[in-house]
Amino acid sequence: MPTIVAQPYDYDLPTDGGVALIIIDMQRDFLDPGGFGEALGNDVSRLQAIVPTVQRLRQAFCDRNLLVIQTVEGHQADLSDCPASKRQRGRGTLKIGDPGPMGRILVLGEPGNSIIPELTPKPGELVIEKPGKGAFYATPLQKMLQAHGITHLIFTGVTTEVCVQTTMREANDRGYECLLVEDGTESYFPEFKQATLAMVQAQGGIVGWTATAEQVLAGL
Ligand code: C5J
Repeated sequence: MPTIVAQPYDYDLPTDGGVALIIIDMQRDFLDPGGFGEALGNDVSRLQAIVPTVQRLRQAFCDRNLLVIQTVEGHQADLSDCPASKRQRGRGTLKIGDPGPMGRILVLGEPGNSIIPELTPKPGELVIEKPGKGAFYATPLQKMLQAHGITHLIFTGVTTEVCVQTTMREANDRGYECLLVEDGTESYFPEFKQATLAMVQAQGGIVGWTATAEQVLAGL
C-alpha cells in the first residue's frame, strides 16, 4: 500500500485512486492587496509563499489522473446567502458586498473573487463555490466526492485556521481520511498556522495527519 510519511504516523493511501487534492480559496480576495483579507487588516503578502508548492502538488495530481478540487469563498450578488452576522463581522474598512479595487468584496464573479492566475483551474478541474468557511456547508462537495469514489483528502490553501481547518474538520466528521500539507497552507498569523498543525497532529491525529509537500510527492 502506498504510504506518505506523516505526523503523527504514516498515512496510507488508497490503491484505487480514491484520493483528491483540495485547494482551498486561493483567490485574489485573500492573496492580493485590495481584497477581503487586506480589508480585515491583514498582510496578504504572507500567503504568496505557498503558491509554487500548491502548483507543484496540483501538477503531480494531474499527472497521475487524480482528482483536484478547488474552492472559492463567495456570495451571490444579492447577498441572499450571506448571513448578516458574517457581513458585520470584522469591522473591516470594506464589508462583504462593498465595492473595492477588485470589484465587490467576496462576491461571486467579481475580479477579486477569481482564483489567482497561477492556479487558474485547468479543464476538468472541479471548482466549488462556497458561502461559508467550510466547503461542505451549502455545497455539492460531498456528492461530488462520493461520485468519484474519494475516501482520502489532501488539503492545501488558505487560511490554515479558518477555511482550511473548518473544511478538514467537516471532512473528518464525514469519515474522510484527511492530511494537511504543512508547506501548502498559510495563514496571516504564523502562530495560528503552527497551532493548527499541532491541533491536527495531537491526540493520535484526532482530525487527521500533516506532512510536507515533499513527503506527499514521495508517497503518491
Ligand atoms: C477567511 C478563508 N479567512 N478562506 N477565509 O475568511 O480562510
